[in-house]
Amino acid sequence: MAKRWQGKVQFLFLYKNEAHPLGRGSENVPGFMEKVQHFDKDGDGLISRNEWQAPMLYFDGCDWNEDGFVNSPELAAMYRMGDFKEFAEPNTIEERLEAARLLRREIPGTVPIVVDTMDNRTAEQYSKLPNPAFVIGQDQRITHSLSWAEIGAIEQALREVIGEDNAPPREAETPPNWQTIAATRCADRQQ
Ligand SMILES: [Ca+2]
Ligand SMILES: [Ca+2]
Repeated sequence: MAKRWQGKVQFLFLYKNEAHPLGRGSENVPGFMEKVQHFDKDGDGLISRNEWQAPMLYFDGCDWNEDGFVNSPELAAMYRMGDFKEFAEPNTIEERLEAARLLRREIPGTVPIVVDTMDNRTAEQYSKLPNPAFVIGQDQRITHSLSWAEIGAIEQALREVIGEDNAPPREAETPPNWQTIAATRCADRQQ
């Protein structure tokens, strides 16, 4: 997304406290997600509300882009919550800086990562939510305040600010692929 919008928008990640230190609250997620991929009864690669066989509260938690389906990137993201089991909350600014460097190594890219002070002073002035996103106009004022940094909502907000005529082409939808996700998980376990 950042590549498509290059030259039109400047993206910035603000790294604050960890959302899931030591995998808190995520112990059962990977096991649950193993079951979830078998919910796709019609085999179209998407899990609809009708196909969901668990409390709907969990469906809403998985359907990050709120399109009414759980797709493979959403499932993959949920799987990864279990990866934080070994990751403790940084206690000092040095530890937090090192965690941000680790983030950059694991998720390479060119979007700058800025690190908040240990009291999360900057983040808290914008929002107390765990993963919000903000679009700031050229006049330095916030145009869109999003409660969750979801890619579709950010894309839509940017299009509203910049105008459809100036916006880059939309990204082609990649078809979901459960087999790739399953293979990735197997490779992770074997490492
Ligand atoms: Ca389906
Ligand atoms: Ca979805």
